[in-house]
Amino acid sequence: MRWLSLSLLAALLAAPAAAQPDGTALYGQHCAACHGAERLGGRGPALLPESMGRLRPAAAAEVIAKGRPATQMPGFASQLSGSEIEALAAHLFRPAPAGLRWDAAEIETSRQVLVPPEQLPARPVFDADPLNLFLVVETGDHHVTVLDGDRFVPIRRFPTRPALHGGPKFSADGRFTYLMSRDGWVTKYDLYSLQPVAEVRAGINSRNVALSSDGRFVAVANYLPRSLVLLNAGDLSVKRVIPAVGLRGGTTSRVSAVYDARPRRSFVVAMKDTPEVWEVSYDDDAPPVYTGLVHNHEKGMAEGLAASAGLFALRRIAVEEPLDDFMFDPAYRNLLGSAREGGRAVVVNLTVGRPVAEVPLEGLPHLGSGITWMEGGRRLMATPNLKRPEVDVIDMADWSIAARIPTDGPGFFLRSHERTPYAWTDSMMGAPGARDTIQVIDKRSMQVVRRLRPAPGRTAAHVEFTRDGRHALVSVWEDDGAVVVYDTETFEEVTRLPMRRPSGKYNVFNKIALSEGTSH
Ligand code: DHE
Repeated sequence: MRWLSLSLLAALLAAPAAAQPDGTALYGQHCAACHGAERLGGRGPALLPESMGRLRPAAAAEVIAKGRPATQMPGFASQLSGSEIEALAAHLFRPAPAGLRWDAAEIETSRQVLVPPEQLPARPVFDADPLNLFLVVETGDHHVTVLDGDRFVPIRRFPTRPALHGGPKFSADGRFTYLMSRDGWVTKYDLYSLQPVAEVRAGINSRNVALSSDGRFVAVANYLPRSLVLLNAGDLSVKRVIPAVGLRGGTTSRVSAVYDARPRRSFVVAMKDTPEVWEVSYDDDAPPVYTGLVHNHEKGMAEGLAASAGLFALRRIAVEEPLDDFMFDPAYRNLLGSAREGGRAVVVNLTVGRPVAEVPLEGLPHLGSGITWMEGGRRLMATPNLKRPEVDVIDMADWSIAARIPTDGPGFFLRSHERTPYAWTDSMMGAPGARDTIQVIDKRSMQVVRRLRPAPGRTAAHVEFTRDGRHALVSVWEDDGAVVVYDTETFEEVTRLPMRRPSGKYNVFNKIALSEGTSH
């Protein structure tokens, strides 16, 4: 017995160490068909560190093992060992392939015009009010539902690219909408004929899109590659790719977001890594803007004073530290940007091109979800706070804090409408037990006056009003969730529609009329 054990031990010691599973090979075998050989995405989403968001390797391993419900992602637990799954998850967090290019040529190659304009009908193919439609983005199974905002019945439900993010943007007449996925796909969809008409991949990992108020251009903010892409809004062809190279020392930056500043005829751009705010004009006759130093991409170095004028003239506004998340006053004279670490917001005056004030805001205000309203002759601006259980209200005349309204937990979204004295917010960033409540704030008394629980124990978030402000649509933000419609005077439930994690709802009229109670 003793002899056998010793010989077994000797054999074990002599055997080569068990080979580590090869993540690259496993990826090629099991994932590449859907997610692309280079992890750039295909039928499934891109699997690069930039695309993973807040997902950590352990959570990625769990998805590989169990799959994702309601999507085409199967679980691999029965085919792969634990260490193989771990190796595969680690492979996904390796940097993007060296030398990856996604420039004008690659963007153009991805572009498809699906329906030429001359084949589009002159009128809507349905009898609902085309300006009171809602788009409901269902991220649970990557679909959009087009909803009749008077009768609350779906008119069409169509599949989208995986992981749409940010608000869809609408043409001024409300006919076309532009949807963007985190993998950089921009889809132009015709709401009259209810079909996609053009599509392009403007980036590998993108943040959001903006549509110029004259309807000519779509701007796309990219993390990967680090660029701002300007497309023709008509056929989505590339107009210009602007690499996000910083003013000082040629550092590059991820582009956090881009916004249309309608009265200025420009796009305002937030940079994640460089202390600059960009303004890109879409006015053909924009006067020259001068920049102290500018990076010459061909020479790979900084050069002296440069001027640009006319269409796409680029103005850079230096700030002390990168400002990420923006909110504007209605005239687009000032923007309020939050510093990355939170604790304060900075007011940048776009007319003079420099910071002019600071607002002490504890926690992390979510300015992108901010709204404004008039009260007692003052324009107030309110923002949810991602880290504190409060809604912060700021007097835009002198940037003082007008109120801190206590809520049930940190929130993500805030919404109102000109025709209601109430603003509705969530606590979806709060403790699990506190995420199921929508709190109704009276804009006059600045207090929570009502609490609604659309589905007890389940996350409630994101509200959008109908065109007339009489109804509010609330998401039950779960894979088997719902959109719940409330009467905004009685707070009674009117109806509920089952939906797959309805992340956002967008009313065509409120968006094109730039309602002060919604995002733009
Ligand atoms: Fe968003 C809008 C940034 C995480 C759902 N989000 C936006 C916008 C920006 C932004 C800049 C405005 C774009 C626009 O409409 O043009 N979001 C960020 C982040 O930096 C953050 C915190 C981290 C990230 O992963 O990017 C982030 N966002 C999320 C989520 O985790 C949410 C809750 C779920 C999801 O789908 O990813 C989420 N973001 C949304 C939604 C909007 C949005 C639904 C549109 C709101 C609207 O009503 O307009």
